This record gives sequence, C-alpha cells and structure tokens, in this order.
Amino acid sequence: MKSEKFDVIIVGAGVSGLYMLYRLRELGISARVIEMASDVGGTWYWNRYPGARCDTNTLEYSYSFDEELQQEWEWPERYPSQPEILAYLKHVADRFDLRPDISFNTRVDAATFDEASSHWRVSTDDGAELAARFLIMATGCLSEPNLPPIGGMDSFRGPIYHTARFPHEGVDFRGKRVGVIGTGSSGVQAIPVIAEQAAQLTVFQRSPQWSIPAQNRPADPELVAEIKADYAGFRARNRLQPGAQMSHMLPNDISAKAVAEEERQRIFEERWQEGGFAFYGSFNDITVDLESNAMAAEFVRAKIRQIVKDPAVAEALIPEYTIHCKRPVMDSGYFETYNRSNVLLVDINAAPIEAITPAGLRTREADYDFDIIVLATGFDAMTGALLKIDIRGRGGLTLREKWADGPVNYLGLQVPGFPNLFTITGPGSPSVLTNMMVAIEQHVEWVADCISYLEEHGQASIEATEEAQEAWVAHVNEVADQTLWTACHNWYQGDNIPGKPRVFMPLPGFPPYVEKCDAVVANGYEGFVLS
Ligand code: FAD
Ligand code: N01
Repeated sequence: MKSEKFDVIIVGAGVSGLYMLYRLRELGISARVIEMASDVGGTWYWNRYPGARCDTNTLEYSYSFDEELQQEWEWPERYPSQPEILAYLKHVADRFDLRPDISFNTRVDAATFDEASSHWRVSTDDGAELAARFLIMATGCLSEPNLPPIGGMDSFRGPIYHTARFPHEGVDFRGKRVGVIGTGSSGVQAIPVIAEQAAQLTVFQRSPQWSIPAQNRPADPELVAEIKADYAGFRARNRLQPGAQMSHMLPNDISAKAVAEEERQRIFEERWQEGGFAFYGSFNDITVDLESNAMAAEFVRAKIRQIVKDPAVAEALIPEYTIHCKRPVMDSGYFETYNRSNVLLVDINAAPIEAITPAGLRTREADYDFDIIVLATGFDAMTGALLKIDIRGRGGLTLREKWADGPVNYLGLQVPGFPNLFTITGPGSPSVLTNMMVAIEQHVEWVADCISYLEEHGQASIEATEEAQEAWVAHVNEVADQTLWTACHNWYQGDNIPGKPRVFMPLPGFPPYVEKCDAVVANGYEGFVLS
C-alpha cells in the first residue's frame, strides 16, 4: 500500500480547493489536493446541463486574490455560463501551475485522526493511504446529488441524467420526448433550453418557484472599465453587503410599507427590469417582514399571470410560500416556456409520482412515455459530501454520530473532537447565502493564516471547544429565526432529503461573520485550544 505524508491534505479541486492550494503554497506549506473528478472546477465541472449558468455577476463571481488575473480575464456576459466559468478555473489552475499537486480521479473514502501521531490518515478509493497534520474539506456545499427515492429507475429503457452529473459530450434532445423532475434553479435554467430542442417536454413540479428574470446580457464595457479602474474598492464594497454581492444595484434602504402604492410598483418594476438579485433589494424588509414580503410576492404573482397565457397553468406555477424563502431563482424565459405547445406541466402534489417505468413515468393519474428523463432534483446540501466520507476524530467518534441531529461546529470552520480538520464554507458559516467566491476566499485566507500561525508558534494542533460550539450553534439559530427562511420547505434546512434532521444550516449576514472571525484571531484564537 502506498503511503505519503504532507503538511496538508485538501479534498476537492473546485473554487475552494484551488485557492486553498495556492494560498498554502505561497506560505511555503506543502499540500496535496485529492479530487474525484478528472479535472478542476467542482460545481462547474459537474453541472453541464443545458442553460447552466451563474446568477452572480461575472465581475463579482471571480477570484480577487490576484490583481493581474482579475484585470486580464474578460467575461463576455453579465452572468457567466458554465463553460466560461470552467474555462476560467482551468486557466487559474494552469496560470498558477496548480495541477502537479492535484490527484485527479481519486475519491477520499475515509479520514481518521491518529491521536498518537496527531495526524489525519486519509484513505482513497485507489487503495492509497496518505497522512497529513491538517485536513481541509473543500468538498462543496452543493456537490452531492440528491437522487430521489422513486422506484423503478433501473427499469427505464432510456437514459436518466441528473443535472449535476450531466454527460460531458452533451445530450441531443432533438425530436425526443423528455421528462424533467424538479423546478429548482437547475430545472428552471434547463427547462427553457430543453423545450426549444425536444419534441415534447413534460415538467413534474413539486414546488412552484418565485423566479425573477435574470436579464442576462452582453457585458457592458463601460461598467467593466469603471469596476476595473478600482477593482479592490469594488471588492471591498461587496464584502460589506449582507450577501457579499451588489448586483450592480445597491439595495434601497427603505421599507416597502413606507412608500405609496404607485411608487412601490415603480420600484418593483425597475428592479424586475434590472433582474436577478436586484429585485430583492427593492426594499430593505422583503426578506424579514411578512407584510413587505407579501407585497413583493403579489407583484411577481401578477407577472406570472401576465406571462403565462393559460390561467390554470399560471395558477399552478404560483407558489403559496413566502417569496425568497427558498434559495432565490433567476430565469431566462422560464414562465414563457409554458406557453409553448410542446410543454406540459404536471403538478405532482395533485398527482404524485408512483414510479419510473420501462417506458417513462407513472403518476397516480397517468402514464407518460419518454426517451430521456432528467433529474433536476438538487443536492444533499452542505453536509452531504462531508458525511459521505467516513470521518473519525478523537476516540473514534464519527462525524456522522456527532452530526446525527444536524451539523454543529464553531464558526462553520471546525468541529470539537476533530482537531486540525477545517471545513471550507461549512454549515454555520454564511456560505450559500452569499456570493460564494467571497465566502470561499474569506475562509481560505482564515484557514491559511491559522495554519501559518500554528507553524510560527510551534503549535501542533488547533481544536474548537465544546463551549464555543454550543454558543455558536445558538447564535446561528437565533439569527436564522429572525428571517423568513425557516418558514417554508427548503434545502437550507435539509427539507429536501427524507430523514435529514431539520436544522437551518447557513448563517445569514456576511459582514458580522467576518468581524467575528477576525475578532477570534485578534483574541488569540478565542474558542479554540492550541496545543
Ligand atoms: P465544489 O465546486 O462543489 O467543489 C467540491 C469538489 O470536491 C468537487 O470537485 C468534488 O468532486 C470534490 N469532492 C467532493 N467529495 C470528494 C471526495 N470524497 N473525494 C474527492 N473529491 C471530492 N454560487 C454563487 O455564489 N453564485 C452562483 O451564481 C452560483 N451558481 C451555482 C450554480 C450551480 C449549478 C450550482 C450547483 C452551484 C452554484 N453556486 C453558486 C454554488 C457553487 O457551488 C459555489 O459558488 C462554488 O463553485 C463552490 O466551490 P467549492 O470548491 O467550495 O465546491
Ligand atoms: O436543486 P433544488 P437545484 N420528487 O433543491 C424537486 C444552486 N444552483 O439543483 O422544492 C419530486 O433547488 C424539488 O422540489 P421541492 C442554488 O444554490 C444555482 O435546482 O423540494 N421532486 C425542487 O423543485 C440552488 O438553490 C444556480 O419541493 C423533487 C427540485 O427538485 C442549488 O444549487 C443553478 C424530489 C430541486 O431543486 C440547488 O438547485 C443551479 C422528489 N423526490 C443550482 N426531490 C444558479 O442559477 C426534489 N425534488 C446560480
């Protein structure tokens, strides 16, 4: 059996893993990245479904750590497509010569903390065993696909594709009868594109979506020049926003209830035309006040009724839950797609799916014949990829046991009982509630600085205390309870995975979180034991 030793092992070569490797190298610390895919990119390697695209503006969804990189790279559109982001991440890997320290096509199956040597022993699917003092999980918040527990999958005569495991060579939908299950961000992006190609598209909807038009367009050269003239200043202002992004239009600091009806409609319309996250910045209380939230919902409801010609279909597409309660969805012609004669919407609350059949799919009310089925059913978010690995800390305690009632940790970075193990954008940190590029950079820099500090001060290990964890978990719950995010069925709290404990996992509010992380360091790594 091979056995290699490193200072640090990083699992995952997406945005997080690549920057982590770069940063450690700059500090002279040796690291090995283990990645199960055949190349870099993470999310942008796996999610190759038609229409896959970011909904964070390109000038914000990019690394800020290298001035030349951010000045030189040119994004053609307002929102980058999956192929563009993948090309960018491959460029980063090549530009900084990161590939020699990455093992591709290798999956980490287990990691055990050896208390005697204070090392992590990591086993991979090729039978290798590696050891490192520090283990950094850059495994992604949205990387473990959710395969719905629908019977008969193996019996289907055609192919079934999950959006997060789409074939690299693409799929030819021309002339095909296609069934799509799921109407989250992935489904909403894929459905209009598939509808244009397929002979017939049937969409199986469990929850309707409050989708806002993305209003994607070619990059505006004047805006690009303006931002690039002071990129550092732009990034710094971004980091002061609760979601670490500005969408080129700052939120209005006024309540929806504080303006007259006509003015309210004007502002909603202006923001709808701007598109994307800007809509939720129409007023400062849409996401926290039920009355203001209802006003925004009413505006979007009217838009759906206006766009969708068949009133019954329009009603089926209108959600009942509060707007912005699920992760916001942005679209390019989603509601318009239901005006096409080759598209059928099936509400599976009224007619639940019973099984996948050899010919297609059966609901309680009808049988459907398909050539291709697409699962746009999302992810076992935030904890899925971590818990898939058999992680064992002090005394053989497994992370699965520790998190049996939901994830607990300190700062979203470390779990008591698991010394020297860090999670990038782990549960309990702002992660998926932010522009993740920014959240990732902040976490990577904090972890790299921490390891460097330990090296400089001759400390072998760092471990969060139980007291710090308890206080942190209480804090995350308290902040989450002040929002409307806990009011519906969403993956932020594991509702999409049968049997997953219902815990609100990310922490709302990026700037106060950064302040806290900085204060912890300033106070000598308060809440951690260094030894
Ligand atoms: P990932 O990109 O998920 O990378 C994790 C890597 O770890 C993967 O390559 C995976 O193969 C590897 N891995 C996992 N487990 C193992 C294992 N056991 N062994 C070896 N390797 C392993 N965020 C935004 O901020 N804005 C957006 O607009 C946006 N759009 C998105 C669109 C889609 C379709 C999806 C799915 C996500 C989107 N996100 C967006 C979130 C996105 O996941 C993050 O922005 C970011 O790409 C995460 O990077 P990461 O490196 O942390 O994780
Ligand atoms: O996954 P989702 P996603 N039977 O969980 C349904 C990011 N992202 O891949 O809502 C039938 O949102 C499920 O129904 P319900 C972004 O953070 C960003 O679309 O649980 N249906 C839902 O309709 C996003 O939030 C972009 O009732 C089932 C759908 O499948 C996250 O990734 C693009 C089912 C899953 O929606 C996940 O998005 C893509 C079942 N058993 C992704 N199980 C951008 O545009 C689930 N569903 C930036």
